[in-house]
Amino acid sequence: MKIEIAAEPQPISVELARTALLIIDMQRDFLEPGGFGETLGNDVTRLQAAVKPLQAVLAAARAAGLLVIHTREGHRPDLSDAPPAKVERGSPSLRIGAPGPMGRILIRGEPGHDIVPELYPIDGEPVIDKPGKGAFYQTDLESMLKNRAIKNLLVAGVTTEVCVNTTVREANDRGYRCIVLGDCCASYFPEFHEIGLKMIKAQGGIFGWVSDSATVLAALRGAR
Ligand code: TIU
Repeated sequence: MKIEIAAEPQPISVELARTALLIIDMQRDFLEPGGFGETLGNDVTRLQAAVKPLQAVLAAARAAGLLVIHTREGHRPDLSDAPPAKVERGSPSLRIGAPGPMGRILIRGEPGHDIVPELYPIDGEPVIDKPGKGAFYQTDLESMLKNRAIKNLLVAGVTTEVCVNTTVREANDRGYRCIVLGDCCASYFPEFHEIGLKMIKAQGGIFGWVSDSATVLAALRGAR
């Protein structure tokens, strides 16, 4: 079944069976105090804005039988997959791998690395562990999408200008249509959130489309 989603720069029609919801890095390390995001000097409460709208979209996507894929940014406990340029940069309060209140910062298997309880994956929803900003880099996301003949991605998560934008650009180069749900994304910098969405939809949708949770919920409701 096809649904039409109102979006900028123009509406887009997608086949539901060829569409997945891709949720980027909704991890405690980015959204909760004491994690990676806070060690970088950020106000992590800003990211909370995306949780409720995304919860509603996640429930509707599950009800509609859409493939839901979650990603998590993080590294192996021995840091062998963490580029020194990433680990050593800046002057964070705690570096990647250092022990923090939610376990070692940005390390797989630690409490802080896991997805926030409100958006926790259920059985059957793949979780992609990625070492970089983009969800395609050094992961099996592309083969997963190909095996399910997915062509369109509803993209949500954090942060808008970092991992969401990087993933959308990677997806765009690989031929996927990305529809970014603006209110289901968030940034530590409100101005980067706004501009990050504008960069996607400018120039006739140079990287993709931008829509929002209410629009997608209405479109999915119409499909039932
Ligand atoms: N710092 C920041 O804005 N983001 C990241 O480091 N990773 C993601 O966006 N997931």
